[in-house]
Amino acid sequence: MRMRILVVLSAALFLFVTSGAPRAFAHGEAADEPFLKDLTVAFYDVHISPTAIKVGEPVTITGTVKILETWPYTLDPPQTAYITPVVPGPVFALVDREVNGTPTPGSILVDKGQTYHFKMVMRGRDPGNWHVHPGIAIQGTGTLIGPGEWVRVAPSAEPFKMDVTLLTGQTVNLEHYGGSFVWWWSFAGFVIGMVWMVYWTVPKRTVTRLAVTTQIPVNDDAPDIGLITPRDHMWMDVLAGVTIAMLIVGWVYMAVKFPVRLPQQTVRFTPDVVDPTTHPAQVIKANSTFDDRTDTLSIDLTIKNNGTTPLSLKQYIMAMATFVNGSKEEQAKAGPAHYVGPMQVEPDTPIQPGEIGKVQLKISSPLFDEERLIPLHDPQERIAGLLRFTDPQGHEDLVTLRTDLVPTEFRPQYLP
Ligand SMILES: [Cu+2]
Repeated sequence: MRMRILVVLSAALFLFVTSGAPRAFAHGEAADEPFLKDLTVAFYDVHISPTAIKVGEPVTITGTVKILETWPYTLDPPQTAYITPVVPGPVFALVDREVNGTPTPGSILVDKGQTYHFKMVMRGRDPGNWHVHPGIAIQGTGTLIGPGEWVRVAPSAEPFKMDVTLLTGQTVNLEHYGGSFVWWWSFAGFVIGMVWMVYWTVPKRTVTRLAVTTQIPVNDDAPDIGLITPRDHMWMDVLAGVTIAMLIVGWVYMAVKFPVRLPQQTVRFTPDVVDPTTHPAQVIKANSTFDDRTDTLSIDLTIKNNGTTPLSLKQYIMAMATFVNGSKEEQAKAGPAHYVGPMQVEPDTPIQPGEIGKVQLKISSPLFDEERLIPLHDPQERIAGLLRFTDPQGHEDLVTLRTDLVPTEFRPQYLP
C-alpha cells in the first residue's frame, strides 16, 4: 500500500517537473556565493560581437579580467587558469585565443593582482539562441564568469566544417576527422564487454540465484553445483584473447597509418604584464552600506591622488557588472547592456594632484539582487571591485577597492 502511494507520488512529481519546466537560460551564475564573485575577479570592457551569425561564422569576445588582490584566503591561491567562452555545450568551436597579445592555446599561469586582456574567436557550430559569456576557470576554485550576451546562430546551407592544416601539410576537417573509426573501435570494445556480461547473467544462475552464489567464496568454481565449468573458462580465455588481439591490432594500425606523431602539446606560460604596476590613485578609506529594499549601494571614499594629473572617477566594476558615471553612450560602450548600470558620484569633480578627496558613490541596480552580488547573510560582509579613474589625457588608473559593508535595510521577507 505504502509502495503504491510512493509510486503515484513520484509519478505526479515527475509530471510536475517535466511539464512545467520553463526554458533554462542562465548558467547558474547567480548561484555562486557573493564572495566568490566579488572578491575573486572583476571583468570589464567585455564585448561580444556580432550577436547574429550563421553556422560557421565567427564571433569575437574581447575584454579584460583582473584577479583581485582581495582573493579570499578561504580559497586556494590562484595559480593555473584557463580563459574560456562559457556557452551551453559545444555549440561554438573556439578557433583562436590571445591573452595579453600572446596566442594562448591552453591554460596560463596566473597571479593575484594581475590583469589579463583576452580576445577569443569562436565559430558557430549549432543553430540556436545562445548566451555567451567570457569566463576564467581557476584550478581549485572553478569557473568565474563575466558579463554575457545573447548570440543568435542561424542555420547555414553548408554543414559546419573546421579545416586545419597538419604539420605534414595535409588538411583535415576536425568536425569529422577520425570520427567513424573512433565510433566503430569503441563499439567493438563495447561488444566484447556485452558478450561477457550477457554470458554470465542471462543463461547462467549467477544473478538469478544470488542468495546461493554470494555464499560461495571468491575463486571457488563450485563444480558440485555446476556454477563455473571448464567450458566457461575456455570462453573467457577466448574473450581475453580477442581483447589482447584488439590492442595489438590497434597499436600496429596506429604505427603504420600514422608514422609521424607528436605527443599532445602543453603550452603553458605566464602572460606578460602589460598594465602599469603603480597607481596614482590611492584608496585611503572606504565605508559602504547597502539598502536591500531599494537595491542601493553607497560607498564613502577617501582617495589620494599621488599622480601628476587630475583624476575623475568614471566606473566601479564589481564581478561581472560595471557601473558608469557618464552618459548613456558611455554606458552602452561599457559592456553587455544587462550587466551595465549608472552610478552617481558626489561631488563629481576631479581630484587634483597631491590632493585628498572625499567622494560618495551611489548605485541603485536590480543587478545586485539578480546576480546575487551583495553578501547579506554571510559571516563576512565584504565586497571588492575596481575603481576606474581617468585623467584629461585619457590615461586610466584602475585600483582595487575593498570595503566591509553594513546592511541598513532588509527586505520585509527577511524580518522575523
Ligand atoms: Cu548566461
